[in-house]
Amino acid sequence: MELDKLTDAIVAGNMPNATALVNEAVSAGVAPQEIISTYLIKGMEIIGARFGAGQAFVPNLLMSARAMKGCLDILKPLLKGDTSISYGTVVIGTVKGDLHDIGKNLVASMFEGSGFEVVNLGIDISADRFVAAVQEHNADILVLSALLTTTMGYMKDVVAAVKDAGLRDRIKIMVGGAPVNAEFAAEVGADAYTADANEAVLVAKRLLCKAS
Ligand code: B1M
Repeated sequence: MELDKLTDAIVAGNMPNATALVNEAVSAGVAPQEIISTYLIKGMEIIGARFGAGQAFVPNLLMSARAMKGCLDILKPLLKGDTSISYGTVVIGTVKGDLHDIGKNLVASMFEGSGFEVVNLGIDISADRFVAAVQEHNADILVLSALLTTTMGYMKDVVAAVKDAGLRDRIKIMVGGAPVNAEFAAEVGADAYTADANEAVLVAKRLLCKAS
């Protein structure tokens, strides 16, 4: 199979082609994780770079995002692992002002597939909503995602709100998203930064001392 065509379909925002190629790849036995990390994410990187260079525009991003989501809808159930184990409860969301959710949903799916209970709050989430969800679900881990340099700073407000609510000692806070790094995570007072969805699950287990 020429899986590079899948990357091209994501770049072109061609959902019918992209989903057909994903179905073919799955039938041919290509691992879902490989389809995502090698071919789908590459497509989003290419369209993002074109957008950054003024060679693509918001409608192109939206079409690529739609194609990517269609593919992830097919792959998400295949990421499921042993659901008889529960490692803990994760509350996850994209911070206030930020509407990007593809990467955050991928992180959420990996957590679900690895045996965590996941409360996915969605996008544009205020500090108050994060705190309320942590309380309501008695969460073990709070995961914050941001894709914009203009919204990543809000993570500090969320950490402060968790502290103000008296919850900081009983919850681990993890941050991620393209502009975020380990130094920034330390600066905002988070417990950990991870670069991608796989690493997020590994680090979460380590933080809860449940590494297998
Ligand atoms: Co936007 N956008 N966007 N966008 N967009 C970026 C982020 C950008 C880098 C593009 C560019 O200029 N090259 C740029 C940000 C520049 C900056 O801040 N430095 C940008 C911009 C400028 C904007 C707008 C301002 C554009 C405009 O309107 N003028 C606007 C902002 C809207 C808003 O949020 N308020 C905007 C809008 C959009 C769309 C709505 C059109 C669409 C989002 C659709 C959606 O998500 N439903 C969109 C898209 C698609 C992108 C790009 C092209 C792709 C993002 C993506 O889905 N990547 C992006 C360029 C790029 O990233 N190359 C871009 C694939 C995804 C799998 O990766 O989300 O990085 P990612 O997730 C990764 C990791 O980051 C990590 O795991 C995932 C992979 O395993 N991760 C975590 C994510 N969260 C984590 C949390 C963790 C751990 C890991 O916690 C522990």
